[in-house]
Formats: sequence, C-alpha cells, structure tokens
Amino acid sequence: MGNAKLEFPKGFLWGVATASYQIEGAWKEDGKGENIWDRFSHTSGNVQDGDTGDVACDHYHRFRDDVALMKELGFKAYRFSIAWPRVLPSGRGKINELGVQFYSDLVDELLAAGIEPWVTLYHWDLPQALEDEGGWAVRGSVDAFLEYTDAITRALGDRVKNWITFNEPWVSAFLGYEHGVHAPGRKDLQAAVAAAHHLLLAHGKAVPVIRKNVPNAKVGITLNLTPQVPASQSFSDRMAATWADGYNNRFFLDPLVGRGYPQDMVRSFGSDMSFVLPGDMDTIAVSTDFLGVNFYTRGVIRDTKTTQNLPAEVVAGPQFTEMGWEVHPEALYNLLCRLHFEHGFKNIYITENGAAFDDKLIDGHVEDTLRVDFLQRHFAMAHKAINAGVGLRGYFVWSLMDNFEWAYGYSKRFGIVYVDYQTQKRIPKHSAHWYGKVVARNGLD
Ligand code: IFM
Repeated sequence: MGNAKLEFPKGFLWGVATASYQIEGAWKEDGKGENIWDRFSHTSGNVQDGDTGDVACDHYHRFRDDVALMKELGFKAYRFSIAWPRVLPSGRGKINELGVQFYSDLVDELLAAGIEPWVTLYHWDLPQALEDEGGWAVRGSVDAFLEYTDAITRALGDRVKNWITFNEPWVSAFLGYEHGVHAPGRKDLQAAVAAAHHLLLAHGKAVPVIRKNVPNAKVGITLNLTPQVPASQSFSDRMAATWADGYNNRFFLDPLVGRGYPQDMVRSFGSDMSFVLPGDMDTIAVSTDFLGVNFYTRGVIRDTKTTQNLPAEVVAGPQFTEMGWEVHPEALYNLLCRLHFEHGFKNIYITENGAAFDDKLIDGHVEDTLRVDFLQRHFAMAHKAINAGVGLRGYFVWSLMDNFEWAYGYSKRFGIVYVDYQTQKRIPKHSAHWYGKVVARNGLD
C-alpha cells in the first residue's frame, strides 16, 4: 500500500504452487491409472527412504480444507497440476469421470474462495501405459497429450482461464531419460533429446486446442531456468558456462522464440534430430500469452578438466539451501532482464520460487526465518526487474505446503505450510503468515 517500501504494480498476482503427484495421494482411487512416478517410486532404490506419493499430503481428500487455509492466509492465486491418468487412466481413450470431477470440485472451491486457479497440464506424471509405448521419446505421446488436453480443457475451460502446458520440460527429458534419477528412470541421451523435442512439440500443438476450448484463455509454458556463470574468465570456463547455459536454458528457450535448436547443443548431443519433422519448429514457436519461470539458483561453472588449478574469480556461496543450491537472488534479476530484453518475453510469471530448509516444529510453531529472508530478497529482485521495465506480472511461491520432493522423498521441506505426515495436520510456518502480509500490502515494508 502507500507506505510499503517496495510496492508492486496494481494487479500483480501473488500465489502459491503445488503439483498433483507431490500432494494428492490417492494413487489408485476412483479409477486413476498408474503413472510413471507410481512405478518409479514403487521400485526400490529410486527414492530416498523408499518414500512414495501413495498418500503424500492426502490432498485428494483434504482439498476443501487446503483451499480454506489458502483463503485464510490471503493468497490470491493457486497453481496446481492435473494428474493425466486420473482423467485418462491409460493415457488416451475412455475418460474417467470421477477424476475429472475431482478437479472440477477443486476449481469450484477455489473460485468460491476468491482464489484464481492456474492449471498446469503436465507436471511429470505421465500415464505408465504411454511410457510402455516409449514415453516422451516417441511421437505417439504427443497425440495422446492432445487428446488429454482437449478433454480436460473442455471440462474446466468455462471456469479456468490460465493454462500452463508443461512444467519444466528440461527435468522431464533430461533427469527422466538421460540421468535416470527421475521417472521413468532411463539413461539414454538420445531418448532424452527426442523427449525434449516431443515435449516442446506437444506444447506447440496444445496451445490452439486450449484456445479453441477456453474462451479468453491465457496460455503459456513453464521452464526451469538456471543462469550459468563461468567461475573465471579463462576460455575453458567460459566455454563450459556457455555449454551449461545451452543445456539448461537455450535448448528450450530458443525454439520457443523461433530460433530453432541451438546448433552447439545439437552437435554436443551428437543427435541426428531425425525426429524433427517438417513444420515442427514452427509449431513449437507458437505465440503464447506468457512465459512461466521457475527460479531457484544459479550455476557457477568450472571446466574441471583444464582449469582446476586456477583460482576462481566467481565462487558460489556463502549461503545454500537444504538442496545444496546456492542462494543468489541477483541471478533472478539478471535472468528476468535477459528473458524480457533478449528473448522478447513481455509477460512473465514466476511460477515457482522458494527453498527447502531444515524446518523445526517447536511448540506448534515453525520459525523459518531463513525462508522469509530468502523470499524477501527474491521479491526485492523481482521488484527491481519490474522497475527496469521487465513485464513481470505475478509470483507463485513454491510451495503451499511440504510435499513429496521427487527422488528426495519427504526429506526436503519446501512448504510455507508445515505438514505433519503422521497426522496430516497443516501448520502454517512463520513464512506463510509473513507472505500473507506481503500479498495484502502488495509489497514489502
Ligand atoms: O518440487 C519441485 C517442483 O516439482 C518443480 N520445480 C522444482 C521444485 C523443487 O525442486
């Protein structure tokens, strides 16, 4: 308000985010089909402590309470994802009406609470039946995704106006198909590059489907972007940082803005790119309404083969989160400026930003001052970017509540609401109350 030290533009959207597999549980209820994370987490050795999303935060049964809590805390928008195999248990074919009903009820509850729904169509829970056919490495998944998109946007499009096609395709493609640390756990670089292409293609083809079914739709895609800086000005460190930028950022950003795949990366991957068919690159470069950005950290890159004995000019630190990720808010400012001024994204939403810390529940309270400090410093950089002319329109904190952090299971807590997994009790942390005040004031004191 008037006396806020950092006031955000009128109408700036403040929200919180989650994803289906990480919170819903009810993994085989009401006709839901198996997804690749069910299969992956049920296979021993893949997830820390053998954790699974079978129950997670039991949000499937508690969503009305969770929405009430969001309302009480004052959040204005809620970004959640839809579990494809709840809607189409085998990935395509017969619609599971009970699965659709769950999301329809959730949307109604949000709207009644005055909270704007933001829906992500794909946050990593591919139907296992499609993975059995080759998953994202094969083109058939693209058509199946369109069928799913058509079904769910028809069902919710009268009430949901904000749609994100994919969350972090880099993670799906490279952690899932190259490194094998995420579902489906494959270790095949060529499959990963093909998967990246099919994810982008599915995005490009889904945008017109959403527009057809949703009057006044706002459609975008969310990328996880990690700025990469060389540890020194040595040639090899700079080359290594350029490569890391190509791998994490440019391989997705460039095709979306019509520049095609960066040739340095295509060469580095050694892929023949024969899966790219005529017209695909135009389809991928479809115009959208916004870019979603998930920002957590930066990379400080050394070419360890050649420069290990040279002193680094840029060193990471001094602060890291429980994920081992450097806290570096200034990188967010640089990234936002780059996206707006170099890549031409004029409407940007931070669709995720937050941190895992070693939260302690003491006498019914979690005093997560590190998280408040983290968020405050990132909000300040977002504000600085807006002042510099960046079209940043909103900010979603990751995450509404502690949840299943993929291969780390429940060992990492990203929530601003603490979840006691024994009782499923939700306990807003200090950061949740603090964030509620930021939202109410539309800025920082
Ligand atoms: O929990 C994840 C989320 O699913 C995607 N973005 C990063 C978060 C923290 O690792």
